[in-house]
Amino acid sequence: MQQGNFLFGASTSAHQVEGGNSNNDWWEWEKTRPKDFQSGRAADSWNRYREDIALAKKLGHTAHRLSLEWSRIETQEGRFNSVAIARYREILQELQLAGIKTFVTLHHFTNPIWLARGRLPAGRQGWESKKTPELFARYVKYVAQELGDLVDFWITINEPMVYASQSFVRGVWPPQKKNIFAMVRVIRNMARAHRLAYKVLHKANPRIPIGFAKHLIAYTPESKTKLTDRIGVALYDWFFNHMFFLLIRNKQDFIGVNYYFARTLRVRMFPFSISEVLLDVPKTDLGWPIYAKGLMQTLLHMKQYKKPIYITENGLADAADSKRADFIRSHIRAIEAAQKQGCDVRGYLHWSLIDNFEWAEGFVPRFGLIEIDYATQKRTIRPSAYVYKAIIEQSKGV
Ligand code: IFM
Repeated sequence: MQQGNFLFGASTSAHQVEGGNSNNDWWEWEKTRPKDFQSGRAADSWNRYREDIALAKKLGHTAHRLSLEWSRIETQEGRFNSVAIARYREILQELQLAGIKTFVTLHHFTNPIWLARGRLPAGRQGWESKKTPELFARYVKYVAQELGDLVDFWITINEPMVYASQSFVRGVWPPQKKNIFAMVRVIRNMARAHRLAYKVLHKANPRIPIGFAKHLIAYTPESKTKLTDRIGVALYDWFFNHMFFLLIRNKQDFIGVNYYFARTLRVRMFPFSISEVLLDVPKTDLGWPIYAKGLMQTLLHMKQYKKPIYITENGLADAADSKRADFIRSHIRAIEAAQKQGCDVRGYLHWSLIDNFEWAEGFVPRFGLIEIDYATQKRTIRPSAYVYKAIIEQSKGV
């Protein structure tokens, strides 16, 4: 790594690891699904956070990303819960004591029930309502006052384009809509929410850098010489990877990159179709192609925004832990290659520290550096986590 102070660590999100988040829209929706697809106690990190942080420290991590659960903090509209805030203070203090820098996400897919179900102006609910950005900014203001002294980096919203497409176009996440106009409303409102939060957070403490976490896909054409394939790639890349950056009008102090895979596109004109061609490379347990070069490609594309970059997520479902070590090595090499071409990458956070509730896929996919036995909540460090530890030590010259 080029910088001696490059940050290394891992990420989690509240609903995926805390357990017992019964006041949000996901919990409501999960109740309609089979047991394996209900978050329930998850990894019980709400109670076992000390153990998790001690493990992160043992593994040499110098940074950690977690999210705050809005529905725990603002239990009903305008009613803030000091007990939940006190617990988040304890968690952040524990990280600080361990010498671990904190990346704190304010929205990671879940919404308080009052927001998701309530009738906001124009009869719209949740992120479809024009009122939601202001409600979000009010929650952010409260959190900044209560927790700001323990935060090193703010992340306003996790993967807005993923949330908008899964929940409002593909209809596979709550509220399960399939309506392109709803998606447009959600994206617009999330961009405004980010801009408002940026203002609020900067006012509270101008020294804490603020960004959002962008899921980036490395789009590639099936044939580099086919103009139609290349036009398809340019359009997808603009819409999915870049549009949100334009909507937030560069109100960001760093870029948070979540990178998982590449997508190879084939475009046919008569009749018109765009399809995905599966790359002939190893796949994760979820069938996602492992393609480290794509990380370098996306990082180079981010250079145009002229901000420091942190990899806020990168990882794979790999229950056997047979691919994770190579995955980490190759993706870190891709970061080094991007740095050599002038990319200002300053940190890498692996997804995830521990196994977690993988949304609509439930508990089967195993993303953790640390394995969770959900019956006993026992934590077991996977061998790849030690490989990652050695990389961290090497980069520090330990
Ligand atoms: O688990 C998710 C996370 O919540 C958001 N980014 C992708 C991860 C793996 O699917």
